[in-house]
Amino acid sequence: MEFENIPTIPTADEILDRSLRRAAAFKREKTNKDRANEEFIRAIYSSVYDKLTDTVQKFPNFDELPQFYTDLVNILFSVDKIRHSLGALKWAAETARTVGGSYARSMRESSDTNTLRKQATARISSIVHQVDKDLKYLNEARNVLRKLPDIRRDEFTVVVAGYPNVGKSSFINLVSSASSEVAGYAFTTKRIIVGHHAVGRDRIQIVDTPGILDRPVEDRNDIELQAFSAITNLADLIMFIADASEACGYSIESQMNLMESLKEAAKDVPFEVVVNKSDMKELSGYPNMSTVSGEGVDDVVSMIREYLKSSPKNLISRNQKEIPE
Ligand SMILES: Nc1nc2c(ncn2[C@@H]2O[C@H](COP(=O)(O)OP(=O)(O)OP(=O)(O)O)[C@@H](O)[C@H]2O)c(=O)[nH]1
Ligand SMILES: [Mg+2]
Repeated sequence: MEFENIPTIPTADEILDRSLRRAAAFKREKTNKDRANEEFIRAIYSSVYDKLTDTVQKFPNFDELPQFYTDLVNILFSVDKIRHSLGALKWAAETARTVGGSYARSMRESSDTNTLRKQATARISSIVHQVDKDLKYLNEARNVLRKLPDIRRDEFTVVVAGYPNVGKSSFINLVSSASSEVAGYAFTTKRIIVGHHAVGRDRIQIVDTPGILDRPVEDRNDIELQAFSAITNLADLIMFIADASEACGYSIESQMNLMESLKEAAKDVPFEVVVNKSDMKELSGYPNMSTVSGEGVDDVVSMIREYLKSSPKNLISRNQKEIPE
């Protein structure tokens, strides 16, 4: 995924240290003092320019990003602020080059190139320091963005949703390549996790989400909002897991309220309710399963596979005959 390729973003001091070291090496190569000073400045601004423009280019183009990623970035950071900081870096790159270039040119007619060299170095340093906060913000964003799940838009995607602690991660670990943390308390899963389930040459993408409580969108925390974004943007099938035993700590009534509001929010997406922890309590009218005893799990998987069969995404992957691991 594009985010994985964003390299660590240096601070202003790191950019300047590196540029000064490179420039000093150039300067040593020249025997003529005035030429050496000019080369020194040209080396600094070129190095600053290259590093800043390279950083901007390594960021993905947010205009081309699928909605899901834009939503996620906006939950965690802000696409506008990232754009603004990238703009600031472009400004600093151009300004350092223009200012440095004009000092280098004026050295040719000057008798005191040492003073000009010092002035130019100070100006470039001040320009780079002006975007230090942008560099730091972008690096924070980069550290989080590179850990976002790699979700393929061309694969049939089942998003597993429900209240916290109902067994969503237990189900995904059982039927897919994912290994999502399972624990007997709420909000164990804190981010979107992707697993794959092979069906012959096809592959189903199964997305584990953090548990969502039945409460208004404006009261939801970042973890829940991530889940909501994944559910509404990604799913070809929503599998809502409920826990009739209420061992999860929430009443079945609250769980079914959440189920109704999710169904409403993702109107056009096929929706299935599955009741987990059947080893403790079953609920009639729904498929029941237990990820502990394994009872009913195969039937749920067969149901998911039936959806894949009638999905247009299934046909695409069949035709391509290219299912990456
Ligand atoms: N008895 C029983 N316990 C189960 C079953 N499935 C999961 N559990 C237990 O329920 C607890 C929660 O399981 P998780 O898979 O972490 O639940 P989750 O829905 O992913 O929880 P969050 O990530 O917090 O939203 C764990 O203690 C599991 O061992 C089941 O079929 N029967
Ligand atoms: Mg979980």
